[in-house]
Amino acid sequence: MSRSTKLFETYKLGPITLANRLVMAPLTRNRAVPGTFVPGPLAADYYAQRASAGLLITEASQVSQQGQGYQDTPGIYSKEQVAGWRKVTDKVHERGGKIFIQLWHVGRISHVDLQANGAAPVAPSAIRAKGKTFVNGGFADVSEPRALELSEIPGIIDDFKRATKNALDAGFDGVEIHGANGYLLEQFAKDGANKRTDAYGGSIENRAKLMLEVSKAVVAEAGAGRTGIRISPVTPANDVSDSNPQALYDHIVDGLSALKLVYLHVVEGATGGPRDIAPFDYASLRNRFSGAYVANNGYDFELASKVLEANAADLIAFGKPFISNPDLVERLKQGAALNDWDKNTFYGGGAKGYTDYLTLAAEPAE
Ligand code: 8OZ
Repeated sequence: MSRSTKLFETYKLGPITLANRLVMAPLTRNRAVPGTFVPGPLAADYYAQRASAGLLITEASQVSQQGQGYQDTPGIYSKEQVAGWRKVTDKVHERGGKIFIQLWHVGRISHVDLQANGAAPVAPSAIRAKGKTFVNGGFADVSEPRALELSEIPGIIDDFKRATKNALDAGFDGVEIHGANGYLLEQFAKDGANKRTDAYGGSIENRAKLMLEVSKAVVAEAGAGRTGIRISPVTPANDVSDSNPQALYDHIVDGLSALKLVYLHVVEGATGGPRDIAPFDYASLRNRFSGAYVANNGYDFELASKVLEANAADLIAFGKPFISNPDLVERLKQGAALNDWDKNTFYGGGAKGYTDYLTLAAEPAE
């Protein structure tokens, strides 16, 4: 039996047509090749197994060495990395899938051992986050950051621009800017982490500037129809907070809408946690934005179908269910049971918990 909801209808996203409204959310897996940060040998299989999603978004991928904050996350700044990602996009496309890469700069959520010459990670302000990263095989407090000089900001924008060019060279259908979860662009946007007194600090306009300038540069390279962004207005992830997130994000989304980005991907509530952590009017963002609204965080089949039918979103991103169910689309269509995920194999390791989850077709008969 096949369940029929809007979730399984096609969707025209800019120049591409998605087979359904399910998006595989970006998921950090820490399986890149140590030292070169090229996607690991199983990455192409992992993404291709999940190619029946309407759109795949890759794990966050650093735009520069400085932008890395965890052990063995992939990059998209070197030639070898581009060649590694090409294997992934080719295999996904062979299976009829569509794939965007998530472009990432962690800012202060990093460790000196991941930075060139043991340098301090960079941030809007020299305020250390309360939090840990995974480095040298274990968890460690993030390092004390240094505030970026005003003169360094064009270089950050250039890193995103170059990464976008690399992503297109690697065969991606588009890019997603990581503007969420307490990393660099959100650190600039939110006043808990940004105490600057120059053109990038203070007012909402000034704090939103870097996210919008990066977006403009990425759009100039990829085209607006191939540029999305992910935001998380009220998440406490990675120790960020803002005194007035509604006003901040209404302003940011007005700016993104003017740039005609193809989608706005919103983590509603606390990333990976409660959806109702703080009051926030997500409909205000949807109504302001000219492109597609991608809703994320804690969705299941019922909620996803309901929200799409109510036209409160265009696409729904699922995270952890896609880790353990390569054929999530088929399972939801049939109303079949879902595999549970194993948290112990989320970050790092090999095939176990990565490419060995079974599809319905491969499950042994009862
Ligand atoms: C889990 C572990 C490390 C990084 C995010 C890129 O939260 C991440 C991430 C998630 O956006």
